[in-house]
Amino acid sequence: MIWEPEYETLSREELEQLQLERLQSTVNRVYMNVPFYRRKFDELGIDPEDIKSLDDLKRLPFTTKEDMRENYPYGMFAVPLREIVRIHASSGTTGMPTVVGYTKGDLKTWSNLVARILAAGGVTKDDVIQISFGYGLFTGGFGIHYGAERIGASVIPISSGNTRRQIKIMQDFRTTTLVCTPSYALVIADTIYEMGINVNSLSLKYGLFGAEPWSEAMRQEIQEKLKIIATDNYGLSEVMGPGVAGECLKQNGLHINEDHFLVEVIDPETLEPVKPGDVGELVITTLTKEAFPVIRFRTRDLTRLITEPCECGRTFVRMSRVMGRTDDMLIVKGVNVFPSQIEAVLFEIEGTEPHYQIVVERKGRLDEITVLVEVSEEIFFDEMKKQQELIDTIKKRLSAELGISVEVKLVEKKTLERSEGKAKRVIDKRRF
Ligand code: DLL
Repeated sequence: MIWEPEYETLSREELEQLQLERLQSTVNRVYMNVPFYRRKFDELGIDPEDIKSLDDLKRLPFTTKEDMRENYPYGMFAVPLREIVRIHASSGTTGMPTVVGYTKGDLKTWSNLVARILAAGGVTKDDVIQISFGYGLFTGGFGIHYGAERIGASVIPISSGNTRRQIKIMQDFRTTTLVCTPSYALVIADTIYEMGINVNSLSLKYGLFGAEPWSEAMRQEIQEKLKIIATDNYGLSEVMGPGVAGECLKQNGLHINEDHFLVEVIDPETLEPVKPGDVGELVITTLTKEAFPVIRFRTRDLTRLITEPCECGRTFVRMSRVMGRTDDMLIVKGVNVFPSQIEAVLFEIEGTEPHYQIVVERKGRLDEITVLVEVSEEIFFDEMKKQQELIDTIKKRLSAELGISVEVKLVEKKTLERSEGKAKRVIDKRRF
């Protein structure tokens, strides 16, 4: 079902007209109300009146996470605090968190946009939706929550963690839709099997997963284990939270809510747009945010845009699944390595479990990368020769994919830390 067909199926021409009007009003608003933007525009000699076409977007300055940190906590807000009714913050794994605010109007927009994503992933008012994202400063729990209520689904705000209880509730409350990170979905799936529960006895139909990168192979695994249709959805706190983009049941890229977000894909080095359809860094300008508008926010997320029409009827452009973050990219022995490449290889090799960790160390003057891979019990306790064969296969396949040699260590099932939220895949022990 299309939640807002009047917007989601707009013709390109109508959409661009709407985007331009909204862009002009956003640019005016930030210039008037956010000293940070006024200073930046003045430095570049930009007058809000100069924005006469969507093409003029590229004259505007980029905004980065560092800019937001420097304006901690409320410096980037475009309305006084008394207009703010909700505050969230990003995880802040690398220093100061970024703080984002929402007006009443923003919350209304947000729930509508999340409703679009949920509807695209199959959810209707007849569904029982278990929200296993953390509730709190993280935007995942509350963000999905209000969108699901907006649709009229029956919402179970269970939050993340306590996996066995999640499963008990799933059985008893007849959950039809699971919402969490893909890595937590796998933990839940494995626990269902460990508890000896027949997955066919559950009522699950759909899973909407996001908040971290995952591969197509991981989707297949989740779908098979949970007997559901799994879709990907994308968002980030600096821009809103979940609700920025999501897949429809065609499972072929994530429709971006383009009437609210203007996107560009740039080369992170030159900052110039990439060729249409090429991979680059996603840059987002919000078009309707009141409390926390952002101009050309550099997401650090790598993706490409898909402009071919989608069979579902939505006309919004799609983004491919996020391939990784520019700041997750490891440079090992001078070669660029993305965790997603390693994940894709592991998923293809028989005997490995979908749990892995990448450790990077500097030995002497050389970087060394070790991939810890969980393997099934049979293999872990199998003869040395068989284990060595598996290690050799993984090494060979990884080296071919990455173009550098890697070390591989097999570890027993359940050795690597399980995540109830975003999985930590890389441990970089190098000191720069
Ligand atoms: O993760 C918002 C969200 C919540 C999205 C629930 C979807 C579902 P942050 O904590 O600010 O916000 O983290 C944002 O997570 O820049 C990406 O690097 C990554 N990310 C989010 N969704 C996806 C996805 C939320 N579907 C950062 N695939 C983003 C890959 C994703 N990465």
